[in-house]
Amino acid sequence: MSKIAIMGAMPEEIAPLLKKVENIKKVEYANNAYYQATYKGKELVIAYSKIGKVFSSLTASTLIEKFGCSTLLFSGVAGAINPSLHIGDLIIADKLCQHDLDITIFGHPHGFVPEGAVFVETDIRLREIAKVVAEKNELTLIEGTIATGDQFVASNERKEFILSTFKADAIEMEGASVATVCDALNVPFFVLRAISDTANDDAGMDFDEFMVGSAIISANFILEMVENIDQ
Ligand code: 4EZ
Repeated sequence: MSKIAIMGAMPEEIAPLLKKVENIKKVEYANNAYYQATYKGKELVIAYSKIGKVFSSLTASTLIEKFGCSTLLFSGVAGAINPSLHIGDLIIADKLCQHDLDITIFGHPHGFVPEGAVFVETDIRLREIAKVVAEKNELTLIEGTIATGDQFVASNERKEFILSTFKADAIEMEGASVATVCDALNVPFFVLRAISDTANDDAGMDFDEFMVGSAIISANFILEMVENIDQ
């Protein structure tokens, strides 16, 4: 049976998963803990990568190449850009980009490097499963663009740049790098985030107050999706 990877960036993003799964076996590799586990008959490997694009790329690659995962789900929190997203709301990415990737001085668009692409799309079947879970639980699920960068965004000016440049709905620090790894290795992937803040001047305080609650909302949703994924 193939394994499903579930990753987050911070311990708080995977703790709610580890509370609910069974037969946990912890394995350490490359300065990172990986938790092999089962949930309702499905085989999982769960890990938090640490924050940012570099650590998340390493963890995604390891989940695929070392642990043999053939589907990857990301669960966590994000800052909202789309004003219709409020704290605790869920967003799934249909595509992701790197808002801090910039070789525009050479005439390239923001987020682009030669032989890459500005946007990487997520797996459509996994998105469909998410929509079924949302409907069943009468939850609103926004589907949109997630912009990733190695910055915790807490300014209206940076938000406005990311909105006008990429039409992004939410921002975080790992999604697009994980997407790039999975796309290159042909592994279907999916990104779900619950809003912890609105990336404005108050983002730091809001994040501290709401991240644990929003991380739980995202993790519970992901586990319900796992039940509906054919392995
Ligand atoms: C990164 N994650 C935040 C990590 C913050 C503090 C010790 C999500 C996130 C985010 N990323 C929530 N709100 C954000 C924001 N406003 N900008 C960037 O994935 C670590």
